[in-house]
Amino acid sequence: MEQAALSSLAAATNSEELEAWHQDYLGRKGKVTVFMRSIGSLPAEERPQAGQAGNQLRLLLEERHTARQTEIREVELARALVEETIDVTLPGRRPWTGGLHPITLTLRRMYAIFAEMGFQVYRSREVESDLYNFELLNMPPEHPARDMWDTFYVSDSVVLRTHTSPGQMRAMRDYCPEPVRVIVPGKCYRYEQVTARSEFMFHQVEGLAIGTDITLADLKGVMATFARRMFGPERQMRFRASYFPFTEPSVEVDMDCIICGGEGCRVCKHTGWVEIAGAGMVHPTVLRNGGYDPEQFSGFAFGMGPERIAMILNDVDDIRYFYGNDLRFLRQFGNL
Ligand code: 2U9
Repeated sequence: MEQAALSSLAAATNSEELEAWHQDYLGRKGKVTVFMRSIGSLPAEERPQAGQAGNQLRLLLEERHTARQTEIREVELARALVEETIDVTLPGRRPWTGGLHPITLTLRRMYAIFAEMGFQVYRSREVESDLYNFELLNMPPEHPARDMWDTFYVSDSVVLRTHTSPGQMRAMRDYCPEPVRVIVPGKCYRYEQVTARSEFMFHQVEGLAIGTDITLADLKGVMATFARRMFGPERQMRFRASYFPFTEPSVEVDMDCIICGGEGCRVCKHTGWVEIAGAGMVHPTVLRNGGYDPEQFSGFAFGMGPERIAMILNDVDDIRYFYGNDLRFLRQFGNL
């Protein structure tokens, strides 16, 4: 039994096998225990010798078991240290901590480009009087832009601004008779159906420059410089005649499509051109309403939609993504 026990002990290579071996020989129903219990049924003269041999065997096996256990624990510990190593020098996985909204990022880029050209940011109220939102901008009471379907009325003569233009009128009255070079960014509101192309809340960045020698050529230079800084130095510009109540002449500003470079694609609706702004020379009536003598002063103004700029830049085909608060969309921009 001693030889069999020692050779099977040597064959045990892990804690489970060792435990099974212990049960098999030294456990309650183990071979040594069973032998010790059987001593009582031996003839009386054989019992002392059998008991001594049994006790010696048990002590020997316990001692060898302890020694083997120490060996196995050392091997198992060494293996665990190798297999379960954690490299604490690996870079961790950064948790999402929020980000800037794509429109905020677009606005900031626009501010930086216009700042280089000398335009200050002028901030103005979102709740406006009818006087500033319409009347002073050459839109008399019957003008179609005042249609109730387009405007959120707070009261008979107070509205949520439908454009940032009343801000330019306030800037003119603030600075008059000094020259002006401002952009007015901010939220605007229109009472209309929400679609892929229009939201009831959106942003505008409108600009205004007033001075004694300002011409349409200055406007063209500012628009081309903006487009090339925002969309790339290769951009080509096109100006089409248009109409706005507050500018004369008025133009719409197109640039060649950044996706196809003029070949024709989905973004430019196969025209090769995308509209990025409306603009014009400030109407004499509007100049006068701002306090400037149109005989002495002239100015240009422009208006842009940062949502539209962001859609062209990022190939987004539905304005509603910007205000749907779907993190799968928002996480693609401006990670902090
Ligand atoms: C004052 C004088 C002149 C601002 C202008 C536009 C043309 C224009 C919109 C186009 C679509 C903005 O992106 S949009 O929503 N704007 O087309 N805005 S000229 O002219 C002004 C404004 C104020 C005192």
